[in-house]
Amino acid sequence: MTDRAKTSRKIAIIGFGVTGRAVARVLVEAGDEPFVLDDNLSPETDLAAAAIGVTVEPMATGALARRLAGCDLVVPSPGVPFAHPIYAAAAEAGVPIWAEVELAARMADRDGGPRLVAVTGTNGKTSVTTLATAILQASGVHAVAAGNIGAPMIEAVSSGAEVIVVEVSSFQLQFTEEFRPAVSCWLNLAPDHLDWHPTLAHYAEAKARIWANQEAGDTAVINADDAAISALARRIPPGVTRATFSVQGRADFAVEGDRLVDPGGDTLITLGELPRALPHDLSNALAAAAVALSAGASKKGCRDALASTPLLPHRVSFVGEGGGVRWYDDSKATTPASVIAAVSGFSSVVLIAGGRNKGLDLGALVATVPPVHAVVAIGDAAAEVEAAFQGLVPVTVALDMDAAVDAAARLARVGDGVLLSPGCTSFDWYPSYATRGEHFAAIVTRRLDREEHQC
Ligand code: UMA
Repeated sequence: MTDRAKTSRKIAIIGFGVTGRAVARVLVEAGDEPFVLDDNLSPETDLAAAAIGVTVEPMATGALARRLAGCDLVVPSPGVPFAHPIYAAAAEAGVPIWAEVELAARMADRDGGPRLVAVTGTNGKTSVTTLATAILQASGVHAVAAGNIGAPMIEAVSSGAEVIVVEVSSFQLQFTEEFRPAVSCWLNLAPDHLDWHPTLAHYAEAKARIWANQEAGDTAVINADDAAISALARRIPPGVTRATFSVQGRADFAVEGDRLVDPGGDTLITLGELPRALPHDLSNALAAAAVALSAGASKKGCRDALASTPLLPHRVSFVGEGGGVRWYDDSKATTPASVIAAVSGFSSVVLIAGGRNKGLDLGALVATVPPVHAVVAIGDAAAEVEAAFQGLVPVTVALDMDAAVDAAARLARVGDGVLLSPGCTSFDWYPSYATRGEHFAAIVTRRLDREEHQC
């Protein structure tokens, strides 16, 4: 950054979605000179830019380095993939690249602002961020959740909160330099986002940046049940306090009989008091407790919030029951690892899987057999799903969600769970995983109502 940083900075914001707009608003307010480059402009983008007071331009690939010349900073939106020419152009123009969370963290530091808690992982990070925030709030701490959860961190910095619990994706961590959470949490590592990162090792490296600047006095919460995280934990800087959690064995935060316990063996909560107690629910609750207690929460706040915080939708969410078959919406599961985790709570399953593959090996889905005994393959990746289960269990290909529900109903036996747990994104058929899950649930509910009226 040049001396201009002390006055008005010329900053290129790449992408004008939720992140880009928040960054633009904050920088305009701070008296900087941001401008926006985006690959997909529309009349709506122009209107939004005018309302904020920034210009927005198409990304003219050939001239990018020239456009960035003289800039103080490039702030890419998380969804702009690592192979995008903007990064090479920024390097050519000699302009630093900071993720929005890096910019936000520096603003927080400068203002003597909130303590930073950061949660990452392939699966479960939104649930743990939500729970840890709820525990802190129930303990009387002014905490807000931000980041990948949908509320850009840069807007949370000026919220007056004592603690920001920021959900950070690998896309955001990739472009951090000094980002330093007082409490970090890395939940798990499984193949994901190989349409953004060139390799799995690159993805893991980006995630490991959550620890890169932690110092003595900070805490790293880690999952003792995840072999990859345990192996990587040697990268945690010396002096950083480690807090482990496990649902399978010994750890600082663990399961003992029907209780979740803290490092002293005291009860955090009994399993019966939790809204649900699937294996990944216990893991999330332990992680959230470890994070929140490390960030100043009380045990009472922990118990109150764990007992009363509702489960997030589209995560093994019960839709309804009919004819002895229970239907679940797990539309948030967009990786094979999350599908494997979801089915582990069931004894007999018809799985609806597929969508748009993020460059992942869907062959990993074979690990769901058993309890999966039949599969309905959907979306762009239907053939890959079919190939994964070939010769193992019957697979039916469905051309839309109505057909998928019909097929699953035919395949289901009394006592089964039917699970929409796609292992892929929704973008082939829907604008979001939430829309996909809502559509599935609406079709199932209609079907169950019809069946009830026929009885
Ligand atoms: N754009 C380009 N060129 C590209 C890609 C995108 O110009 O190559 C432009 C698009 O035209 C659009 C803008 O960039 O105008 C969109 O930016 P974005 O994709 O980063 O989306 P945002 O709306 O800024 O939302 C982002 C996160 N999105 C992604 O990481 C893909 C949101 O996470 C996050 O909630 C939000 O910032 C606030 O922090 C979503 C997500 O899917 C939920 N995250 C991934 C996940 O959870 O698996 C990591």
